[in-house]
Amino acid sequence: MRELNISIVGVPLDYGQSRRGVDMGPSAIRYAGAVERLKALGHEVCDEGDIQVSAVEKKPNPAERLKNLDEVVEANEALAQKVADIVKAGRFPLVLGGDHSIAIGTLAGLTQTYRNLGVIWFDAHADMNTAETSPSGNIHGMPLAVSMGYGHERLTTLFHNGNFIQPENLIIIGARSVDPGERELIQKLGITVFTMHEIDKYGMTAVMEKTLDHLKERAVDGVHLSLDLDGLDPLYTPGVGTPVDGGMTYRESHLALEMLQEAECITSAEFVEVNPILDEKNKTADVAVTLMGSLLGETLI
Ligand code: B3U
Ligand code: MN
Ligand code: MN
Repeated sequence: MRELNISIVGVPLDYGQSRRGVDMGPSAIRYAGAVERLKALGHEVCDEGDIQVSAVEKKPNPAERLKNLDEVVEANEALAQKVADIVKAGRFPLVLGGDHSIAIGTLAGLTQTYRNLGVIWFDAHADMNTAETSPSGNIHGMPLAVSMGYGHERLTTLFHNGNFIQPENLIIIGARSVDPGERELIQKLGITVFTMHEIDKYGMTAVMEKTLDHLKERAVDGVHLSLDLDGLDPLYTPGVGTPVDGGMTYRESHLALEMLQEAECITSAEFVEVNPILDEKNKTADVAVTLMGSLLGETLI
């Protein structure tokens, strides 16, 4: 097993969507024992604390298509800088959300160093809306589009850099709620998506083998795992803002991450959308921590 120098960064941001509570995700994940679990696996772990998020009361402004744009930009600028510094120090960034808009900052920071980054995106959603296509105006539904250069200029130019994710280097797994505008962009860019249909049909083993083969062919220089806890079925992760039935099981998701561990390809990760207010006894944060274990070296025997 690889022994890593892991830097944990919490991002208590809930401005990328409309429900309160996901700002408490980093605390819930720490409380579920993230640091202890990773140390027990032999990693050196430094918890670098949380990114400062301005605590203003949300002011709905119907004239703005994107909700809380200023706050989302500000937090993501700070996160991008932090992630870039962690990578430059030769450490493994492990980012705790917070809503999924934080992937904008994580990816902006990573692409300073990784110029041909692979991205594996576990999610019920495609997160590929733009201001024009979004049904909600919620920025957590947009980070993948932004990270490929599509979307509001203040988001696509954040921390820039000017390096975007190549559409060919992205793989979405677990999708089952995709908006019409997202479908169009997926088709236009030729994104690889393994929806729940492919997981049902071929099984998670085959899906992960295809994912790993694809990234190898692309000769990526790093692989980021962005895991939205709503990718799993709400039976296992009820504490998320936008649950969608028919998701990955506990075992399927663990198998997927165990296969990533065996392949030793992941160079950074983030776990997002844990909302303790909507959760049942911190169950979703507990699952996030067991998934981190599978990704970073835990074996059953
Ligand atoms: N696609 C919808 C819903 C959504 C996206 N991400 C989450 N929900 N978690 C939207 O608002 O963009
Ligand atoms: Mn998401
Ligand atoms: Mn989602």
